[in-house]
Amino acid sequence: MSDSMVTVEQFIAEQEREHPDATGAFTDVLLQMSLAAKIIARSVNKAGLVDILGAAGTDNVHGEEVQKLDEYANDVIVEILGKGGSVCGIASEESERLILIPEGYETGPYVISIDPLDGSSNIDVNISVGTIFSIHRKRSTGRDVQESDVMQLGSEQCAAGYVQYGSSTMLVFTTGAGAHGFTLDPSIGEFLLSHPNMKMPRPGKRIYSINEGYAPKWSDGQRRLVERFRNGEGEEGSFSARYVGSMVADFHRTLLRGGIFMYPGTVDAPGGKLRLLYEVAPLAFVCEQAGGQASDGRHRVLDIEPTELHQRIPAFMGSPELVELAERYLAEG
Ligand code: P6P
Repeated sequence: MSDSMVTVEQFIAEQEREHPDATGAFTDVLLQMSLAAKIIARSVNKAGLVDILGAAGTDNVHGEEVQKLDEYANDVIVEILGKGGSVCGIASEESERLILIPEGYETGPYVISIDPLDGSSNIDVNISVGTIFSIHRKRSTGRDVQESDVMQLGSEQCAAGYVQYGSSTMLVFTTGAGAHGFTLDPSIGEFLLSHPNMKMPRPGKRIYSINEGYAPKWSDGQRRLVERFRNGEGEEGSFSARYVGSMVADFHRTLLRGGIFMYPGTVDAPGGKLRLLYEVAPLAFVCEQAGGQASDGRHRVLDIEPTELHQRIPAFMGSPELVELAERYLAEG
């Protein structure tokens, strides 16, 4: 049977068979995430047709206006994973505190951190948005899940991935055995293996991706780095600039074409904007599994010890030689 006829269920079942001691709980979490992705995709693709657009009128924990699709995506994932019996806690961009599993529902050995609908500010203008997820195994010994169970090193992730709701809906994830992409065939409601063992091309396209509107607030090193890219000064030659403003879209393009995606800190926000636990660390896991590199400008993202649930960090992800170049420029200050 050709790869294109492999569903995500078959693929995950095959991976589970390679782990004789597997209990199936891990498989269930991945399958529940793929089900949630299909349900969210249905609404995202119809967003313009139903009264689900526009601000829900409430603000999330970061004081940002919440779009109704944000809430909807969060509720779908919490409902499916919360009752799926395989997780014992959920950290979400949409919830200040860890979401516990309701009384009466079975819990499992995993915790999941999610950005239910990243790039939500682009929903109304029909630009790609995405869901990002990160799965860890519960580490605390007590019965109750602790925040420390989600605040683990990125290198301790059991799995991580994202869904891009774009021209097609794609699910990309890794369990540490390569990064694999599945494209949703809406006619049969199945994610089909379309991008087995994804590898970032090397040297890859010379694309730099950053919001240059913040240039006046960058460090001198960051400014000089972007000038090098913009002016084609280095031995890597000339670059194209691409910036969607939706992290999953910018990351996915970088994964497939190469280049570098950057969301640096600024003088008034040294930690940048992107969240470690449910945005940068999961994508960093996928990035490294595809042969890329992911840094906060100084350290490997997967080695960064989380200190709070919604902690922000700068992000530099893409072709290793470009991420290392960025680190050298930032070190010069
Ligand atoms: P800016 C979307 O709101 C998001 O969280 C990411 O998806 C995206 O990379 C970033 O913010 C865009 O932020 O400041 O460039 O608009």
